[in-house]
Parts: sequence; structure tokens; C-alpha cells
Amino acid sequence: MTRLSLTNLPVVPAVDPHALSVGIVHLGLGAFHRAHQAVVTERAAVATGETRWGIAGVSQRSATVRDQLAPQDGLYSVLERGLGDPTVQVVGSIRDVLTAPEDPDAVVARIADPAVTVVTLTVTEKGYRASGTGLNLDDPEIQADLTGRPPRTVVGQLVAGIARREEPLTIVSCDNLVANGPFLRKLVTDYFDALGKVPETFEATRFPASMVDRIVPATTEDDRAEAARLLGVRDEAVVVAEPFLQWVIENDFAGDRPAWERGGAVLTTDVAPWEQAKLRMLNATHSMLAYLGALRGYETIAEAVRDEELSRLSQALMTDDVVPTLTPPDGLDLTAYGASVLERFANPALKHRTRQVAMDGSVKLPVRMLGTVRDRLAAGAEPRTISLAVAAWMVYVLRTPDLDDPQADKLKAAVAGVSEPAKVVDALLAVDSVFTPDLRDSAVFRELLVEHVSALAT
Ligand code: CS2
Repeated sequence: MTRLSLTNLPVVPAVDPHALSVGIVHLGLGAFHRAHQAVVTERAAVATGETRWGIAGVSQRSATVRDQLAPQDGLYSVLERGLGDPTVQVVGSIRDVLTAPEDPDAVVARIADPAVTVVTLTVTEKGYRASGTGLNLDDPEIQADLTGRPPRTVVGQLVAGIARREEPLTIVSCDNLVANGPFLRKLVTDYFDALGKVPETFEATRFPASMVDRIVPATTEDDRAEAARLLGVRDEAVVVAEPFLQWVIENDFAGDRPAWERGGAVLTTDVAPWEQAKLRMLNATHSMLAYLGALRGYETIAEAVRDEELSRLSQALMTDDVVPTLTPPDGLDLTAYGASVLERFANPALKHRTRQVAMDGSVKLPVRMLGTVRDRLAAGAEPRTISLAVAAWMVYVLRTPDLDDPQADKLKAAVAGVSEPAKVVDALLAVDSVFTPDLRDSAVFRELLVEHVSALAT
């Protein structure tokens, strides 16, 4: 079957890709970006007719995405799987693809390009190489970048790019982190401090916060076959997504930006309430379903949430533990939001694997669960269901031989030879890159964890 490309275009992208010039650099060219910011950027270009917001995408690790996209002139399709028949749309907003390890200087040059005014990032929680709220200066890759080699880390790339610019830049984190904009600013500041020199342009660099939401499971061979059937050509770079898409961005830019609001995004002065609701309701429940679901042998999130008990627990997590900690953003009804989250999880066409959501727990838990635990304990409440979610992660760590987590070795070492529930809890609570002292020292939290781990272990 012929391959998707500019000369083989069964579904014409909404904007002529030939006409687009690069104005955005995106770090972390995974499926999520291609199903989210790249789509909104293209919709904005259609609505405004502006042609200067093509994207130069950077893969941080492997050349896989470049090898998929280069023969296709950067084109790929989004296969939308909702309750009806799947639909497919070709996206043309990615105009250049770089693989950072192959040519780190090219990445810096792109960030420094005066035509580029915005850098966006989806590099996952672990990609920030943070320790607590600061940059992890013990990270060997950060240390190597600090010696002045062409940078390989995300923060190193940003710093080198900023240092070479004369015009200010806006850097938009699109990862599931608390206050992702200020957090990234702090990491970049830490790096400049470690270098001992801060360029004048850094002052004017903006780091707006943003909240992103769309469920994007890993693409399977079935998805590629389905897309080929719908397109009539083969697309090696298909991404799969649910119909839902949300992007809330703090309107704090140093220079020009795409009119993302014309592409469906919400530009606002305060992202925090949106982000908190999303991380604590959607992501925490997702993780709980992933751990409890995997422990019960469910392959997918949809199967897990269709289990009556797990569905009831998901509801309880949101209603009893999370909602009391939230101040909803204007116009968001938390009860309706919770119900819509569970409906989205139940979408049987998505086949989002519990294993995929379960990965990287050591960096996800602090962001999506532990704030809720902390707030409920401070309010004198007993956070029962959120503790069950944390306990499920603990048992998952204990039981999963090939744990997919940046701290897998440390976690596995902590529980090696340990099986008694109280000892498992203490061993994992002692991992200080996950649990802060206030949580470790809470007798209420510890007791709940021991109770749940005991129940789950039998
Ligand atoms: C998921 C998220 O893998 C995970 O940890 O919870 O990727 C989730 O699907 C997205 O945040 C939805 O917007």
C-alpha cells in the first residue's frame, strides 16, 4: 500500500503544509503532542489563515518518530475512537523533525531562531529531571550538560537556546505537573545558577502554566490497519485519541503566539484551579484504576472501570477525598466533571492499557495523589480512598517484576525480601524522592496504608 505523503494525500490537511513556516519548537514529539497541541495549532491556523506557526518537533531519545514522519513529509493522522465509528484526520502542522541525541546543536539552533517565539513541551514527568521542586543536580545527564557539551537534557536545551537569543521567548510546559510553568522556570533558574551566569534575556522569558487533557493510548497495529482502511494509504505515524480535547493556557506570553483560542484552547489568567481539578480527579483516578485494575488482571482501563467495585471506588475517591480539596474554576461543575471522567475511561474503543498508565508511578504519585492526601490530613480527615490508591501502587511495585519506572531499581531494592504489609509500607514510605517527611510521619496515613496493603495482599 502506498505511504501517506504530500503527494499521496487522501484527506487533505486543513492547512496547506507547504505554506507553513516554523514558529514553534516542540520538545517531546510523542503521540500526546501529535494528538493535542499540534491539532489545536492547526485548527488555529485554519481559523486565522496565519501560516507562521508550523512546528519543529524534537524527539528526545530515539529516532523512531523521525523515521516514521520523514518519509511522510511530517504528515500523520489522528484516529479518533469514540462511541461511534472511528474517524481519521490528517495533520500537517509538524514541519520539521529533529532527533536530539543525533544533533543536539540543531535543537539549540532551532530554539534560538528569531522566527521561533514559542517553545512547548511534553516530555513527561521524568523528563524534567527534578528532585522535589528543584533541578536534580545529581542527575548524571544534567551534570554532563553543565560541563558544556551540546545539551542532551530538556533544561539544558532550553538554557542554551535562551542564552543565544536576543528576543524573549515563551516556554509552555504541557505536562501533567503542579504549576508546570513556574516549576519549569525554577528548573531553568537552577541551571543558570549552577552555571553562574544568567543572560539578560532570561528576565523577559515567560513560563505560562497550562493544563492539557486528552486520552492518547499507545498506537497498536490494529490502529494502523484501521487508519489505512479509512485513508486508503499507509500511515506509520498514526496516533489514536478519544474525541475529548481540552487545553487551558495562562495568557502570559513574551511575544507573538498562535491564536490557540481560535483552535479551541482557553486562554485565562489562572490555570491553577483547572489543573488541580484535572490532576486530582482525572489523573489520580486513572492511576488508581491502573494499579487496582492491573492487580485484578485487567488489561485496559475500560475493563477496570466496568468492574463494579472499582467504579464505586473511583467515585468515592473523587467525591470523598478529592472534591473537598478543590476550588473549582468558574463554570466547572465538579460532580458533572467526575461523571464525565468515568465515562471517558469507560470508552471501550480506546484500549488504554493499565500497564501504560501504571508506569512511572514514583514521579506521578506526588503530582496527582499526594497533594490530596496532604490536604485531607491537614483538614483532620481520614483520606481512605486516596490511601487505597497509594497502597495499590505499593502492592503493584511489590508484585511487578519488570517495573517501568525511572526509580525502579531503588523501589525494588526497598521492598526486596519484604512481604509483611507494615514492612512494605515503611520501606516505600522511606523513599524520600516520593514521600515528604510530613506524609512519612503521619500515623493516620501509615495506618490506612497498612490496612489497605494487607487487604490487597490477600
Ligand atoms: C494518564 C494520562 O498515563 C497517564 O498517567 O493518566 O496520560 C492521561 O491519559 C492524560 O493526562 C489525559 O489527559
